[in-house]
Amino acid sequence: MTRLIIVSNRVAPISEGGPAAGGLAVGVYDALRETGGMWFGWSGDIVDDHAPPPTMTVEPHGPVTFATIGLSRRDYEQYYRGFSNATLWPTLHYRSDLTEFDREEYEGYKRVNGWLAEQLLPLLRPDDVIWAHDYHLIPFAAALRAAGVRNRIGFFLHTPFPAAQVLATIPPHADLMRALCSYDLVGLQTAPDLRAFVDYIQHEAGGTAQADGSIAAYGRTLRAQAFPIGIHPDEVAALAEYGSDSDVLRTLHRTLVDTRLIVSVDRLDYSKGLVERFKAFDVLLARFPEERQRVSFLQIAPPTRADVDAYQNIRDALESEAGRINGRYGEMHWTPIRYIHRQYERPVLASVFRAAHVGYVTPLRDGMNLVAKEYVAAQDPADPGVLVLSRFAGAAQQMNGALIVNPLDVEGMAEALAQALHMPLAERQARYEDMMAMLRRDNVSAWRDAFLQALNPA
Ligand code: ADQ
Repeated sequence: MTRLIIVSNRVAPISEGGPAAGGLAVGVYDALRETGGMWFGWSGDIVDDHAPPPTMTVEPHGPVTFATIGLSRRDYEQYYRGFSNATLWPTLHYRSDLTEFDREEYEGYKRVNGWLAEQLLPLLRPDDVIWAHDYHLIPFAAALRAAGVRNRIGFFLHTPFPAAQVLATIPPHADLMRALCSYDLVGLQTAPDLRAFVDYIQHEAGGTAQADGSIAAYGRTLRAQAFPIGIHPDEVAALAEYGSDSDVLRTLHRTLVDTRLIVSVDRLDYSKGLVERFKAFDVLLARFPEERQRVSFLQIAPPTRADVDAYQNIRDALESEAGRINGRYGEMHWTPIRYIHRQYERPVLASVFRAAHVGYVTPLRDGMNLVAKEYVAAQDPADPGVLVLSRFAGAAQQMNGALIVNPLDVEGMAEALAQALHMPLAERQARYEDMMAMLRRDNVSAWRDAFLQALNPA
């Protein structure tokens, strides 16, 4: 029997009800608990540079064995905070203006990938199938191959794959892409991401691509294909119903008498379009004064990567925008924007989605965006809410029942919010049913099975 080995930068801390915030952790955990296997990666611990080197912890939890290891301070700074989050993340999200590049950090990124591969080696069996996740691990397969590993190794990119000219702004882009092509299978979220990948291969790397997904580049052959990540929609629906019977939700409902709720949930990240979204809510209140005091916007945004400057800047910008809007329109009994930094348990979050008349998901760029899918799955079929969705989220490729917006068009977003708040029941139901059928078909198990089938055909 082949065993599945998942490798990701961070192995999610497992609490009851699944891992904490973060789309990769949620998706991967849902995929792995059904097949069983091993999940290998960083524990989240940072070890002092002068302390003895970190050692691995291997712990079974039901069907999943967690193999985790700490990082030294220098490795964390160069590989994680530096090249992964200050170079790759902004570039992959088309934010070359925020991209920093430091050659030593890139060397550290490659060094840590090599070191992680070395740590995994003694745990590997010859027929294991290895599935690495996300941009932190682009050189991981090349490092395993250099150590003589012959197993099938696949890679899934959770973020967008940018246009070739954008990727080329990273000085070592060719080195990175050569390393990426050491994988046997490269999975991307959507057809536009796949097109961008193929365009790079053909026009920057001098490689070739066939219609069936086979790629020849850098002296190797591999496959590339789009696999849109999904969720377990019926489980989210059950969580939403269960969570609705909680004190948090009862209290929330008490604050919403005669008020309709618009909800947004994101990691606090500049790719998520929060400032533009706040501005569009301002335009809604300015242009449709009859909505004042009848609508409340709840933004839940747990901070991440606080040690990267761009994240502190977005946090400051949002605090001032929320304060400005609340100061301008608020009344003693009504706060237009409720802006919260907390993490919530999955049932609470799902029941908040269910309580909301509008799911407001407007990233400037997003690989997929699971919140859009969770929002729809959590709705009450008898009285579903409406999803307002950015065309630049991967989810927009699949979710035809959403009101699709351009997140830079604040007037257009305000109009979509007004339309969503007043949409008749029959139209809401038709849109909901259309999206639920897709969510059930293209669920997270289908995503995993399609990827593994392409990586290791039976
Ligand atoms: P993320 O950028 O983290 O994921 P997303 O797909 O929306 O974005 O996933 C966030 C997940 O964290 C959701 O499951 C959500 O419910 C949860 N979450 C968010 N805020 C929370 C809070 N306050 N409390 C508890 N849970 C919270 C990356 C890519 C995405 C891609 C996913 C999966 O950036 O584009 O969809 O991986 O591939």
